[in-house]
Amino acid sequence: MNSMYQRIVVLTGAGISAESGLKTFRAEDGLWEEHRVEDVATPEAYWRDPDLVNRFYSLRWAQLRQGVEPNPAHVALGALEQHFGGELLLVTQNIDDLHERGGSRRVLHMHGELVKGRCPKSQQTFPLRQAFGAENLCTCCEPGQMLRPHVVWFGEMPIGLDRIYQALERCDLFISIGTSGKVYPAAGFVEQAKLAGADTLEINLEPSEVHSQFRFHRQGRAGELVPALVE
Ligand code: BJW
Repeated sequence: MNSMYQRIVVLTGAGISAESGLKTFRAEDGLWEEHRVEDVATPEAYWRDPDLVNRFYSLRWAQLRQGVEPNPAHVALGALEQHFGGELLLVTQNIDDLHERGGSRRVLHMHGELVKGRCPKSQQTFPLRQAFGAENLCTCCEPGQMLRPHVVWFGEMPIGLDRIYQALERCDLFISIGTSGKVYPAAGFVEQAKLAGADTLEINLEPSEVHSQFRFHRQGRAGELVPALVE
């Protein structure tokens, strides 16, 4: 990585975990196959049919625990954090824990974490020891409430935005990896970084929705391009 940069913000999306075997959202065989993600990834959909949504997240939770491993892109970002002398903030839209397992320590999960459940009353989070469902209750309320997935759905406020915007205001390089640029506010981060005068780089299998906003582009698989970049 070119040492002219001192403050880097990296944004990742589902595409970085695709080579680990996790489906992306908007591919033809994507997550929520029979549904438009915008229709089901909402609090309203959850309260309409909590069992359906709990089943969906329980399956993804089980998959994460059984044989899904970080790929070379996750590992390269972990190594970058360890060896880079400046400030690095890794913001991920992903709810998997592959960045942490790939060696990254400072990870901001702006759309939540699959390994946690959240009390719908107190908003307290709990590490998840079993799949979602009626038997997974909080210990902060009496009676215990069924934990909801600790994820951010459409219409809900993403996590850590103040910290993200502060980092974007100061960054000199913004890198976006494996995201379609269809979901805001993440899709707008490139614009914020440009306002700060940062260089901007998109790494994606195909041009994203906000492709034209980036100064530099690398088109291809994250598992090949990210390790080559941080070498
Ligand atoms: C590879 C690869 C390989 C494949 N290598 N690449 C109009 C304008 C602006 C905003 C809005 C608007 N109307 C509504 C909104 C707001 C709304 C929104 O953005 N809607 C859009 C549909 C327009 N956003 C929200 O509601 C958000 N909250 C919000 O805005 O709060 C208010 C607020 C106001 C002001 C400031 C700030 C906030 C919340 C959004 C929550 C999104 N939640 C989900 C589900 C999370 C839980 C879960 O995982 O189940 O997050 S939806 C889903 O989309 C998930 C993802 O994190 C997110 C992004 O998807 P991602 O990662 O980009 O995946 P894909 O599948 O789309 O793309 C993968 C890419 O990888 C592709 O391009 C492939 O080519 C590529 N790829 N293999 C490299 N090997």
